[in-house]
Amino acid sequence: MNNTSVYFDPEIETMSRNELDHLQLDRFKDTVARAMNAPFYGAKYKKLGLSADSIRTLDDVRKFPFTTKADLREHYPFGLVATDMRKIIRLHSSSGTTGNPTVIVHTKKDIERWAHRMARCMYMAGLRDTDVIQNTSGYGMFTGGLGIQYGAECLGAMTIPAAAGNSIRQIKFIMDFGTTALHAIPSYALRLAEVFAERGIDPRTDTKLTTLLIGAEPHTEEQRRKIEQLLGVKAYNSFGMSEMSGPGVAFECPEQNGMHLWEDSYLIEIIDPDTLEPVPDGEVGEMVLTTLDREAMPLIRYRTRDLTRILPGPCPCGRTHRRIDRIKGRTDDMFIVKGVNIFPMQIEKILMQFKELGSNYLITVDMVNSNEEILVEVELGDAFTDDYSQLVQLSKSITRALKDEILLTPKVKLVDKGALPQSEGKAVRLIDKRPKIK
Ligand code: DLL
Repeated sequence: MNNTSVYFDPEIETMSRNELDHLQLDRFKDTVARAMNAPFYGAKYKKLGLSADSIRTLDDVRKFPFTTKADLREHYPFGLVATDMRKIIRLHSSSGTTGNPTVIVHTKKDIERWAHRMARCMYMAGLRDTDVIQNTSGYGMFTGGLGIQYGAECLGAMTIPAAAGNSIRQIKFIMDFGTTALHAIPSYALRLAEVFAERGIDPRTDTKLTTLLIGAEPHTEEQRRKIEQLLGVKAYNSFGMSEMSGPGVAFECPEQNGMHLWEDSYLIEIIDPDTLEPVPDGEVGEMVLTTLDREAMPLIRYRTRDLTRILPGPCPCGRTHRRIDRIKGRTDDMFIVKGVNIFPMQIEKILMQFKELGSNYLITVDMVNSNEEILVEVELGDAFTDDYSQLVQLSKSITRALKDEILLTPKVKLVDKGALPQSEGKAVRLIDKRPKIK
């Protein structure tokens, strides 16, 4: 590897707009042709009279219908697979759904391209094959584990698959192995800073940490600066989602002003979530993405539900791929706590299984001493006892059932019938007290 070059893929990263448009057009046509092999797209497009021949310019993307998470779940698990199943070598699925999870499968080439794109991101953040990269993401279905691992290996760095949790062990690894870069979700980076402090270690002077890759959950600019200051690192925002393979979709350059979305791999649209019409660059809307180089499971016009905007104008770093602003929220009711995606419906489904409970509940998410907490308040049913030990038992059972469903342990508070606010119209099920993202 040429460690001195500014870019990992100079030709691709600094391609002129015109060349990028041509590349995207060619790849979009290929993608549609390939997608026709998947039962879901094949049947749908034939019915609508659509094919690769319907595409003359990039604007023709708008002729194609959107793909949604509901489509993935309805055609679970393999209805959107466009290749021979023998070519599939990996399956990932996402958290945060009731019923069927969303499944994404990959060919060998898909994994290689993903790793390469991830290495490009890391290189952009200044990491080289001389770095020691420690990954604190869970290894398993969550793409932050293997996605980062393969990317760091593709870069040639020594990679420590520390996986999630056990902060004392994480710190020992950082000290003993000379970790220079850490991958963490922002809430965990804050937690780690606390554990450093509790143990009297100053990460700014007592470790070799210089770089932090943070993503997978919303965070404010203030949170980023706080993390940087506490750990003595430069923190780069990283956007990705399992449906788009995982991390490595968009990533910050040293300017730390928006994330370059890799347009050789993804076609981006920003739409008004109500009218579904495109909004001009610079305006916030829902991001819609089309994969441009995925073999096993191309996705066309996938509604991410993430709210962001395209930052107009060129970036001083010289990369020509357009930048998106930090994610500002969602157009659905999914919320993310400690990197875990949760829908209120998942919680409701569990609560409704307890016949002792009424139907009114309220979820509150808050930041308590740098720690995100979920409080679930739920009203008791008409006939339920006020026997204290029975209530404690019930509360424990609910907590356990919720943990099995959402993978995190919420605080559960049982309240009397009528104690929670009754909303007029659409029930308010979630109050998020965490800092708002500007
Ligand atoms: O979170 C993939 C990932 C892993 C990204 C590691 C970055 C680092 P999912 O679990 O499918 O995939 O969750 C995807 O998380 O639609 C956003 O709502 C949110 N999200 C991801 N990155 C960011 C970010 C991974 N940098 C969902 N800022 C997405 C804010 C983010 N939200």
